[in-house]
Amino acid sequence: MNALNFINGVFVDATDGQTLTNLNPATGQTIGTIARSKDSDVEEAVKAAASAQEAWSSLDMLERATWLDRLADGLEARKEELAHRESRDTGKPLALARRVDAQRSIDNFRFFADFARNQEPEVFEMRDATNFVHRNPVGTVGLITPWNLPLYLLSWKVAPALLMGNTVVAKPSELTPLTANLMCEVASEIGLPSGVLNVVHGYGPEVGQAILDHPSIRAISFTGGTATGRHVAASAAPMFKKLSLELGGKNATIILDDADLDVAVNGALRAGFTNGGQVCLCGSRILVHASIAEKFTSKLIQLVDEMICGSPEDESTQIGALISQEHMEKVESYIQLGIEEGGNVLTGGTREMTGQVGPSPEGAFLRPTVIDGLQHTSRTATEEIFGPVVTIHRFESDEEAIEIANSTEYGLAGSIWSNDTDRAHKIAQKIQTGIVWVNTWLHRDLRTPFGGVKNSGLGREGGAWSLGFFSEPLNVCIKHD
Ligand code: TXE
Repeated sequence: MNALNFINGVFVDATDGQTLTNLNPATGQTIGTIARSKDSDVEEAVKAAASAQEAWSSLDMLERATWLDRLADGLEARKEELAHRESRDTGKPLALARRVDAQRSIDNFRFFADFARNQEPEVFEMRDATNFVHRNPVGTVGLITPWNLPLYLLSWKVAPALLMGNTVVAKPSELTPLTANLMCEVASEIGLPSGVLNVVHGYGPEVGQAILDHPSIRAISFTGGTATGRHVAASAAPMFKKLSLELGGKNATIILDDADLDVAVNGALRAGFTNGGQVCLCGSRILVHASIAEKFTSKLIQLVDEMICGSPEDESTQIGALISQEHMEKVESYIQLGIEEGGNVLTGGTREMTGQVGPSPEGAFLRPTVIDGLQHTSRTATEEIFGPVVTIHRFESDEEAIEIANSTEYGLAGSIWSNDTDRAHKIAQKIQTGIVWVNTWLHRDLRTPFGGVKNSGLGREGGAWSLGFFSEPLNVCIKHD
């Protein structure tokens, strides 16, 4: 299955015909080729977007909302295919791709369509005048997205961007092109006007950079690593492009002494190892009150050891392959670093599939890993690993838990487990982050703000925040006669 570009409503090769190879990380097998786009491809996409802009932005927002519904319906009709493509492209379990990636991609379009229908006019009355706030489109916007939740995160940007009357030039990760193209196939099937949605594939420093540099692309919404985010900001800022950055995280799962142990252990397991820890919101640092640390840790290890690490197609698999051999080696280097920094690997850290002994050289499989005994200031406990690895740290007081939680360069998310929600709420308000869940994790109301502080990013996505980013407010003040 090859991934061509989708420009002006048709699937085309890169102008110079160059391609990349797309691998299935669970088998090491080639899935197909990917268009290796450059500046000239972005130029074509921008031209297509420009030609579609006037007609698209002149539609009423509610008319554009019906296009989002049609996209959702089209994805829903192909949900199983969507899940299979996502699982093959990423190595994640098929069951997870169905339950999370496919469902949320559909939900993203439906949510923003419904959200549009619940918008009130923005009018501000004065004694002698009335102010009308109109939300005009930004124009052509650039969306650059990562490999961990490919269509989930791309649709999270495409939906509000289209709703607000923008045209789109999107670049998915070169590691996971397939479901972006399924979305384009649906766009073509439903007759979405040509040029409204364009997808160009290829390497970040090539086609991604071309999107950053193109003067007609007036906003960049980026999700990815902090290092790349820094580069994206440096490229976009001098051109005064609007910028939204959702970057890395090193989130704390805080277990208070009054937590329900079973609830907390299961919550910490889910937060730590969902998608093999390859979610920016994962709880990769577990802070546990010293008085329950022993009991908590032994329960956690027992559950971790029971996790089924295997082939993605197997419905019982809970941990599939990581995104690539290279990424697996990066994660392994952090486990090694953890040992060098004085950590004690309580379980995991080996390459094996459940039921099959020994490394599976063709697949990027790594068992879920728990490291204890590290300083919370160590590199292993402060740098984003983005794999199935958690570190455990003890604390004696709420204040110490807050201090440890805030001791990294990141500030994206976190969770607190306690039977006293008032106490947890007070602690949550002192955590330097964008989201804190109490007695749950990744429980999402799409109207709420999603995003981080410090090196976790810039701006928020979700509900009104997305509509705000993908529009330019115009205030018209009319004096009463
Ligand atoms: O991210 P990149 P990658 C973290 C995680 C991971 C690290 C790198 O720690 O190990 O980031 O992952 C495009 N100009 N997260 O390699 O490089 C690139 O092609 C323009 C957290 O996926 O940031 C891809 O489409 N674009 C993150 C997108 O940027 C460029 C999820 C993201 O790639 C570019 C994934 C350039 N110069 C990784 N270089 C999260 N917050 O969820 C790359 N790109």
